[in-house]
Amino acid sequence: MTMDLFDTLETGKERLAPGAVLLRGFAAGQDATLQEHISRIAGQAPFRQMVTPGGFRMSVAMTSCGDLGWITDRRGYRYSPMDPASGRPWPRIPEPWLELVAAAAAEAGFPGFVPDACLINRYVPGARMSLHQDRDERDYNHPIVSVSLGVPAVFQFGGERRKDRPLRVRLAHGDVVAWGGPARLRYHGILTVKSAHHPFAGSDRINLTFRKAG
Ligand code: MD3
Ligand code: FE
Repeated sequence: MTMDLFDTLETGKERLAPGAVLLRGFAAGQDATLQEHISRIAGQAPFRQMVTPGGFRMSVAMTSCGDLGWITDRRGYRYSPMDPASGRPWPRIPEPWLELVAAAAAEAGFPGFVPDACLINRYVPGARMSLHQDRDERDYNHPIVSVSLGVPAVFQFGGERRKDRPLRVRLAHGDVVAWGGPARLRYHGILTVKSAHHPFAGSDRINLTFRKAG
């Protein structure tokens, strides 16, 4: 048996591409801590639909926790230490989330990952995220770790150029993916989320992305 097949069968670890490792269901069993902290963070820094520099309102609602939060407005995309909606610092990244993410990153081959930003995306049915690169972080040598929660979505995983034809990967509740090395600057997006129900968040899909931004 090949090591890749062994990993897939025994640990749910699947290499999507060089640098991109899918850990199916890695966050399953953490629903309580994830729900509790998401609702507390959203109480302090509410989800909002931000405007892109081009003037379009995003269909995805976002908030952040950590030393830095990702924001966009007419002036551009950037990380900020303050929530512009309140003028106050973002809530902290919950300790159990840091442990979960460090364990996932290590399992995926990125030991010692310590994020300073967690972007929380909320998709209602009909919301989508078009193909883009994540380029607002200071150092692309750090991976990004994503946690998918609630209703499933189809993830598009493209190449280093926008025109490269994307693969499609279904991301379901509890799936964790680490994106580093040669995968770090690949284009990616989320197709329109369909109406469905999941006990975690009703008809919503929630995605957490952990980054070392500063
Ligand atoms: C591949 N979020 O917030 S997570 C984003 O599901 C974002 O909400 C999507 O893209 C979501 O920027 C996708 C998966 C992901 C995140 C970052 C990546 C894939 C990535 C960075 C580089 C390559
Ligand atoms: Fe992204």
